[in-house]
Amino acid sequence: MSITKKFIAGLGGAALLAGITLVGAAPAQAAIGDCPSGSFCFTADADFTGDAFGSPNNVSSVPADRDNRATAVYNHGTQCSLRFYQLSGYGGRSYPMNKGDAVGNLATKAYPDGGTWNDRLSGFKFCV
Ligand SMILES: [Ca+2]
Repeated sequence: MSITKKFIAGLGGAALLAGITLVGAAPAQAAIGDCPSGSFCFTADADFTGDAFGSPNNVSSVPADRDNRATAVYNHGTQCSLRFYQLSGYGGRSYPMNKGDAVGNLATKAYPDGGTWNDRLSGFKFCV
């Protein structure tokens, strides 16, 4: 299984970091680089490190072990902007991202009701 497929499958930081070690690239850059064209990807830690998840499709509810953990996000979609959502089922507040946008640390993005967007992502949808 390729590194890219592992990222899509959301197998997480251990697999991702193992792949990075094999190719000898810098972890932060390799992690964001492993987000396939057409996908939205996020990691649990800043600067695209830690447990990862990504999909080229809308995801109403991310896997339970990735829920409310996203800290770095990347819309590597090729067609559309995207929103990620505070609640599963595309509910609650949403954060818009243009095609190609990346945020290395959501703790730098203010949440409308106070605090930040860090560790709030539960789903995402393209072309909204
Ligand atoms: Ca996090």
